[in-house]
Formats: sequence, C-alpha cells, structure tokens
Amino acid sequence: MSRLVVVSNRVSMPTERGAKAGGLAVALAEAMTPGSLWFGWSGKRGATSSDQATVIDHGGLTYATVDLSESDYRRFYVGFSNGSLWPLLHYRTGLLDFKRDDYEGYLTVNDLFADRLVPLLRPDDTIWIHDYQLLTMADALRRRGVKNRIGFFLHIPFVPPAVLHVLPSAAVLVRALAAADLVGFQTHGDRMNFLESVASCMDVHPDDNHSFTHNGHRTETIVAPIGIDADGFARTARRAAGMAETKRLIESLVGRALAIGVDRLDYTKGLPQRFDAFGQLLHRHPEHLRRISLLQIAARSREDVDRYQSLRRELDRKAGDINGAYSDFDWTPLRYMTRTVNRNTIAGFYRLARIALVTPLRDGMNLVAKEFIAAQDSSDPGVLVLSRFAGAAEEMTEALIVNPYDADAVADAMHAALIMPLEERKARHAALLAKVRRTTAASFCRDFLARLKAIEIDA
Ligand code: GDG
Repeated sequence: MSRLVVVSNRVSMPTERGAKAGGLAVALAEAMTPGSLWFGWSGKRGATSSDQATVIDHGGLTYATVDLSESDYRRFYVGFSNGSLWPLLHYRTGLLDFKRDDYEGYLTVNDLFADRLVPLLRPDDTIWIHDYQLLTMADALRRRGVKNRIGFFLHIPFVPPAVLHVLPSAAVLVRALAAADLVGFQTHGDRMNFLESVASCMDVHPDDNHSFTHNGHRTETIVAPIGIDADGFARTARRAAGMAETKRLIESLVGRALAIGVDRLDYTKGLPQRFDAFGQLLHRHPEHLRRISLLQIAARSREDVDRYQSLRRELDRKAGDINGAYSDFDWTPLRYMTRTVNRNTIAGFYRLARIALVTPLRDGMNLVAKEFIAAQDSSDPGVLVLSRFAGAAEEMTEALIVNPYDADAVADAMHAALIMPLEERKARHAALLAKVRRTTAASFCRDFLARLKAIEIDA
C-alpha cells in the first residue's frame, strides 16, 4: 500500500500535542494512518536553515522536520505568507504588505522544503501538501523529478482573478499549483475562483469535471469541506459540565444568558465589527441590558506582524468603550480575554452558551461554528449566528446568516436568537448537527485521499 506523506508549514510534534490543538492539527491527525510521514517546519529558528530533515519515529508515525534561519522565517512566514498571501486570499487587498524580497524568500523556503523532502521519498508515496504557505512546493518537487501523486489542499479562501492580480507574481503561484494532480478547496465558490484564475493566468479552461490540462499535465480539483470529530467533541462538551471552570462560569452568570465568541485574534475574524454589533444590541434592545454577557476568547496570534498588534489595541479600546457605556456596578456586558483557553474548557463553555457569534469578514471554513453545534445539549440548544462570508455558511444554512459588516443586522440576529422559541431552536440545531456529523475531519481526509489515489499517473 502506498505510504501517505503529509506536508504542512508546521509539524505538531507528539511531545507538543494537546498544547495547541487547532483545527488543522486535529484534522491532519485523522489522516495520519500508521506508517505515514509528516514533514514540515519544526517551529525552531536558528542561524541557518537545516541542511537535512530531523527524522523521529513515534507512535507508528514518522515526523521529519526542518529548522528555518531567522531570515528565511521572516521573509517566508512573517513577510510573504502572513503579510501578503493571508490578507490577499481573505480579500483584504488594502492590507497587503508586498516586498519582492519576502516573495523570493517564500520561493526559497518552498524549494528548501522540496530539497529536504526528496531524499525521504519512496516511489509509491502519496504526497498531500497543505495550505497557503506551500503554494509552490508541488512545482518545486516536480522540478526535482518527483513523479508521485501530489495533492494540495487550501484551508483558506481563494479569490477571483481581479483580486488575485493585485499580488505581483500571482500568475507564478497559480501555475505552480497546477503542478499538483489534485487541488482541493473548502467551498464551490473557492474552486470557481481558482478555475477562473487558471483561465486568466494560463489561458487554460476547465472541462465538465472541473479539471484542466496544461503542457500535457492534468490537474483535477475537488471541493472537500473540512470538519471536526463531532461525536468526540460532543462527548468532551458533556464531560466538561463537571469541570471546575464550567461551574465557575455558571456561578458568575447568575442566570444571565451567555453569548460566546472563540477566535484567533485575527483581522479576518471581524472582532471590532462584532463588538460594535453587541453594542448595538444593548442600544437598540435595552430589554437585554443586565440580561446577557458576551464572552469573547481571542487567542493572541502572529504577534510579530504589525497589523495584529494594532488590531489588539483597537479591540482593547472598543471593549473599554462598551463596558464603560453599559456596565453596571454588578454587571459587565463584555468579558474579553486574549489568553489561550484549554480545548476541553472551551467545549464546556460552548454548551452553556445561548448564542455563538461566528462573524468573520472572510473565512475558509470556520471550525468554531461546527464545534459550537456539536457541543450543544439538543434538548435546549443555543443558536448560531454565522457570517455569510465563512465557508461554513455554504452548508450551515439553518444558522442565522448575517452580513458581519451590518452591525444592526447582527444585533437583530442576536435579539432573534435570544427570543427564539425552543421548538425553532431545536429544529435548527437538529438540521445543523446532522450536517456537522456528515462532513467530519475523518470524512474530509477520506474523500480527499480517495480522489487523489484514484488519479492515474504516468510513473
Ligand atoms: C484555518 C482557516 C479553517 C481558538 N481559540 C482557542 C482555540 N481555538 C481553536 C478553535 C478551533 C480552531 O482553534 C480555529 O479554527 P478555525 O477554523 O475557526 O480558524 P483558523 O485558525 O483561522 O483556521 C479556517 C481552518 O484553517 C481549517 O481548515 O476552518 O477557515 O482560517 O478549533 O476551537 N483552541 C484552544 N484555545 C483557544 O483559546 N484550545
């Protein structure tokens, strides 16, 4: 049987597991059947980038990691990946901080990854590359003569050509992606944008299967929405009911409704707009004064990128404004924390919440929306307020779908959620839960890999 080789920017080493269980790490853990190899950056920065990968066997899996020099890390990761590609692919062209030197560093690190991976490869390995940091790696492997099946999955959105071309060298990236045999997206909209970009950059048009051929190489595409282990997460949430943190939260609420937001502190997540909408709820629907608290967990992220520091200052100020304007001596409307919270604790908090606010300005999928639904008590479930610009909205149509830029509309959706009759809450939750249980982390991996392995390649 062919061995699976997963490549992602960051490898979570077994010793770090649990510390930072984000969506990507959990989904990839599902893909890693015994014998698989996981290759990527170690998270370590040194004087020079590694001249060979460090290979460790653990728990039936092989982990192969490389260190990056400080300069490679800055140009590849901070500079181009997070300063150019991240804002661009979230439609935020105004935030683009493009520097040619960063772009060159990006190509260098994608080449370095390919150079360090090639000696570890076997002829029948199936290679699965993940996400926006590694757009040119499939092509880098091909240039080194690698003939294996290569799949690529993009976890974040893909933009239409008019937005894409704001980035200098965008066409180079699109052509490099076409070196993969299978390119996967979270939504139909993202795939359509990619195929239009292929047409615009390469003058190549897709067939009826959304595949295209360029210089004799055929590239297939797939829509494979990522999900979570819904039943496992539901168990975690139920168990959390007995935890000390859950009890403390219940006591502190003294019967008030809880609204919850859980996000990385990132400008794509629409946090300032969410705070404004919460302020609007208290202003326009004063019957909720003293009756609701919003708990916003905003785990600090990418603190070495300037825009993330200014966002944090903006949120500090807005939180102060709302609490200054509406607090009472025994009630704080907004509880805002930038610490990382334990995953089990978060599961218990979701279950207590009457509303989840998942209102990103753009998001590839958004796993918080799925976690919240999985965590609910189905006899008295909370209501999901979901941005139409999250990939999750393509499937999760029974949520209250909002435009996150419209503070009044989000405030009205919160109000509707607070007064929603139990029967309607149950019906919406049941429909959403069925969907969350259907597309899980495991089914995502299975569907993508089945399609990749079915592709005929000329060896
Ligand atoms: C990218 C795409 C796509 C958050 N705060 C804490 C914490 N989290 C966990 C959540 C959730 C995960 O992190 C976040 O996943 P999201 O999907 O919401 O967002 P991104 O991090 O931006 O992920 C996204 C995803 O990749 C997968 O393809 O859905 O669109 O942007 O699991 O619960 N976890 C803990 N403490 C926190 O404070 N433990």
